[in-house]
Amino acid sequence: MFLTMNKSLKIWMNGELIDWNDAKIHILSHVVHYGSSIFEGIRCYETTKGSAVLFLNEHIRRLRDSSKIYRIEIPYSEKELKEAVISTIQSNSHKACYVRPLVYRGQGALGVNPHRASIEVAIATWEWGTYLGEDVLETGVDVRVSSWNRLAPNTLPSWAKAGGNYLNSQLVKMEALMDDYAEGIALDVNGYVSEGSGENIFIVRDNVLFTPMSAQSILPGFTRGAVIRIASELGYEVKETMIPREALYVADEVFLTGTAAEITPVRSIDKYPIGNEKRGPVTEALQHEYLKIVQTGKDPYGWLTFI
Ligand code: PPE
Repeated sequence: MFLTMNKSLKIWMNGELIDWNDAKIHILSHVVHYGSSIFEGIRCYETTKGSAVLFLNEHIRRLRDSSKIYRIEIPYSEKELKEAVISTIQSNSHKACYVRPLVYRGQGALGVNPHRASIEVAIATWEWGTYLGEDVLETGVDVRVSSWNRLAPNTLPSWAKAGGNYLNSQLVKMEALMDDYAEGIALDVNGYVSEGSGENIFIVRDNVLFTPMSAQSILPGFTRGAVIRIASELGYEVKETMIPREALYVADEVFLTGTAAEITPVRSIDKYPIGNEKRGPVTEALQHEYLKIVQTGKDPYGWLTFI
């Protein structure tokens, strides 16, 4: 198989560490047909004090929340899942990596009714650099507003990080890439700014930060939470509020946040230049504080789990 990702040695499946090549599922697994999976995306950083997982407790809790929403009974406790994440990282000898815990409905019977399928749990790790292209943490990315809206409330719950939600993300992403944009920003069904295909979004105007509310079809991200906290510590006002599309175009700064994307500046939207078309000072200050924590391991907030 042609692989453009860095293969690691072992994948944790249902309690056992097995070889990467053996981590397979059956074609009649429920998840393949109906998108019935929930997952997380976690980063482990190499800090000067050793390797540490960022927001491990929070990610496992969100996996629990997703499982509750979809009535999936995970056969492992949160403690067991955290230990499994750590042992998967260790067994692959990673210093830094991305971690993908995945819970999915497996074999049993097909048909929409999910309760007849088994519940399977896997944890994979791989080494993942910058998410939206090289050097973008400094230069910023060009994005567009998507013609696709984010999930409407009361259709697919956006607080659950479920596999099926990412069909919408794929439409947003493919449309953006086709026109040479790095990412698409989706509006919610009411036409207000929601989020990127795999990131939350912030705008800065007159030194005030604005980000969509958690009820606006977003995944309430931990990087978003970290930015809100760091910005407050740095003395910036942060408003979680509805953002009209045009506020994007006239913002002083715009940036995207996510585990994979970290804090990525946006330099243009729909070909409108944002600020000076490079990383702005507020974005830089926030990036600096965020990266300082994961690089030095000095963690005033208790976000890191050293392994
Ligand atoms: N919104 C969406 C839709 C999303 O997928 C992510 C994470 C976020 C917001 C930010 O959440 P957080 O990571 O807790 O700050 N996207 C993950 C998956 C990316 C992928 O391509 O897969 C990620 O960043 O790990």
